[in-house]
Amino acid sequence: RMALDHLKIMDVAKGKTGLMGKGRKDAGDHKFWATQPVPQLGEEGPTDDGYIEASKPREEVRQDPYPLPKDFQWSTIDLNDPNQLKEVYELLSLNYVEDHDASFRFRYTAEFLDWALKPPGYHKEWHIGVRVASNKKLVAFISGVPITLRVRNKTFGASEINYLCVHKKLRSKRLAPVLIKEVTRQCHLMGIFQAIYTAGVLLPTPVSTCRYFHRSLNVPKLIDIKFTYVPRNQTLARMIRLNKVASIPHLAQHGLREMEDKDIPEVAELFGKYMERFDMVPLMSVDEVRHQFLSGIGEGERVKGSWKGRREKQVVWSYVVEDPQTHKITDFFSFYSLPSTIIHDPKHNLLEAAYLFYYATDVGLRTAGNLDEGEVNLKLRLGELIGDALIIAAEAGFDVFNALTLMDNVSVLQDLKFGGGDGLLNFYLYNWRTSPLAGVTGAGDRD
Ligand code: MYA
Repeated sequence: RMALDHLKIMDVAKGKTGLMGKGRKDAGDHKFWATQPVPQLGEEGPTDDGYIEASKPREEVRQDPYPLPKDFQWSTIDLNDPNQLKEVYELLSLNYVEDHDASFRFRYTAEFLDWALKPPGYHKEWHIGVRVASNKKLVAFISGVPITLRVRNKTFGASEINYLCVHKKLRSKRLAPVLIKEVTRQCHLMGIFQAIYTAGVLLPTPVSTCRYFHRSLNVPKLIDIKFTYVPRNQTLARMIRLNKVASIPHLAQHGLREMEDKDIPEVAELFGKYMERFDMVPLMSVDEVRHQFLSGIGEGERVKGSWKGRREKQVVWSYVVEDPQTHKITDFFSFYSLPSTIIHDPKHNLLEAAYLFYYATDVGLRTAGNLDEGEVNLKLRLGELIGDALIIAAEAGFDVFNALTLMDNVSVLQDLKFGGGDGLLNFYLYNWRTSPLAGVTGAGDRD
């Protein structure tokens, strides 16, 4: 079981990557990855968890940047400078991850990047750009943010690597390995020797693989843009009817409201307890919890206690259930906004997608694996919570709601009318050995 919600690291728009087709290489064919401290494809699983390569003292870490091809130069990106943030946004919005037939491309907003790349304790040295020396144009990027990870029973500091991007005109020139080595060096300089990252592509060697599921909210638009289609034995009208969600969240009368700053200590505790169920999880301090759920909520006040509406530039939506009698926070859930550019469409240019983020509940909290009473109650409660997330997202104008087969998602996806996509997301650990974690990749497969 795994709970590291990929965070903002969803790499497969619409989920089509051709993972097992083109692009798949045989073990031994990875000239770069074969040199790195990662388990190699086909290697036997470890008997014990731990590092692959020992940590080094700072003075033994390479002190100067890796050489770049001539005409290019390194550039530490200052994301607090709106112009530099915009440069990263523009690089990614034209060159970042696309689905297999180039119909959709992730369009992380500047606000999203600002939120994802500046958690408490971030290092600006881990926001690494490559510029053309002559005109200073930003043409490549890679980033890391600090994270505390627990994998099974071991906890360690790591970096979460994301937003690796090379301009389309500079592809296949082996720039990516240089970026990866440079971010690794910058992590080593800060005393960090482990990392986590996700990718749609298959590399040596996933610790887990999850499948994307999609819940249609705006059926006519999703059909227009060919995100989904009307099956032969269906009609558009019936599809619209089937996917209609209620207009008011079920828990609205039972203490559901937007998360507020005063909730953070209780949310942090609930989150920590809930995550004990899983084998790979981020551990978050109270400040990190505040950052993940309450920064990036955009501008402008909303009516207090209301679940409706959308702030300007809102990235993350976070809700709690406060028990009306005891005033304790019993549950929370969150999702974030990650639009994609619709590449060739005469009518629509943006797919508004919401992605399920973290949640927790104290209902049926237990680690037992069987569907015993606690698990049944838990499943019912998660159905209510995630069901309400769908209603809120629909009301806020999202076209589709996406979720991965991690945490306890699989137990509710089918009942909530999510459909399995063809996209997979591989999770990787750098310089850490552990046997594979049960990802749930089969459509409709139960864990
Ligand atoms: S995943 C998102 C990646 N970004 C995109 O898909 C955006 C669109 N694509 C591009 O911008 C380029 O195609 C990229 C590759 C930049 C992806 N992760 O320069 P090349 C290997 C790792 O000639 P290009 C994310 O952001 C490839 O197997 N390696 O290729 C997480 C080959 O090596 P080998 C990848 O196409 C990133 C080599 O690169 C990936 O011009 C985590 C070819 O280089 C990939 N997604 O550029 C990074 N794609 O020959 C690892 C290709 O061995 C972090 N490659 O097969 C590791 C931990 C570091 C920190 C450690 C701290 C201690």
